[in-house]
Amino acid sequence: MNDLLTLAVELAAEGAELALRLRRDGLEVGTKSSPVDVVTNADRAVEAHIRARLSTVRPRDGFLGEESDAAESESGLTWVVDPIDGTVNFLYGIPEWACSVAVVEGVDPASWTVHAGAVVNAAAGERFAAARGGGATRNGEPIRAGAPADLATSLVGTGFGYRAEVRAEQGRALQALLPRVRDIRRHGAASLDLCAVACGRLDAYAERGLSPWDFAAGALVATEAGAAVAAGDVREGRRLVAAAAPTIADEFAAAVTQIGL
Ligand code: LIP
Repeated sequence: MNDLLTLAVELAAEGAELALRLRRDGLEVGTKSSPVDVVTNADRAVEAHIRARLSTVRPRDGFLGEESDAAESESGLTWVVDPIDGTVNFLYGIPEWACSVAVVEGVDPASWTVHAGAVVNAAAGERFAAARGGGATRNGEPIRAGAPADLATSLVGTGFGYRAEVRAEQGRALQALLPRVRDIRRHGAASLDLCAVACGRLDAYAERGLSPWDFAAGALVATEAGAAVAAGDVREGRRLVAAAAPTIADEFAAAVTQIGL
């Protein structure tokens, strides 16, 4: 387990540093599902680097990444990689993006076992990491989720999709949530939002429509930091991922259901 964690941290750190270097050289920018769903040469280069490293050190493992075709596992383990989570932040130079690397057993994000995960924000100099049953760390130091008194005094994170009609629906849900919490933060990278819950910078986070690579590593970090994490609710093909400090987990889950997020 420790070897898998060590490798996940190495790969995420290498990927984040490569992204930073490529950004300094000037980016080539394209789009995917909509004019605002961007992808850069750095996204593709980082994923290719991590994939090449894994083909050498873990040749029988599977691969599931945002920018390349999936590969089935022969070993039972699969590496789930978002080369640059928070791509819009990366493009705009906002230091809230990360390379996210997780290794999982199983194929369904609702029920797979995440054995290790790393989320590295090179621009901010922060490395979040966790091994199943081994706790969670930020730059090697243990982290724990917070203990807010109630939802009304909790800081809650969320995010929005790339399609305008989806964002309109998410905006309506947010309108219902906003009066019930301390405040809302929309940082722009799910992996870091989950790590924020893990270290008490957010009291809760929920977003519908994430891809497995957005949350695989961050969900383990949050879980190992003592947060309540759920990713099993799928509606019209869009999965809800939620994490909350244990003191407000039930209240937050009820509110998320009531607002129809
Ligand atoms: C991002 C997610 C974020 C979401 C953004 C985007 P990407 O992933 O991490 O939570 O709100 O719309 O999907 O596209 O930067 O890898």
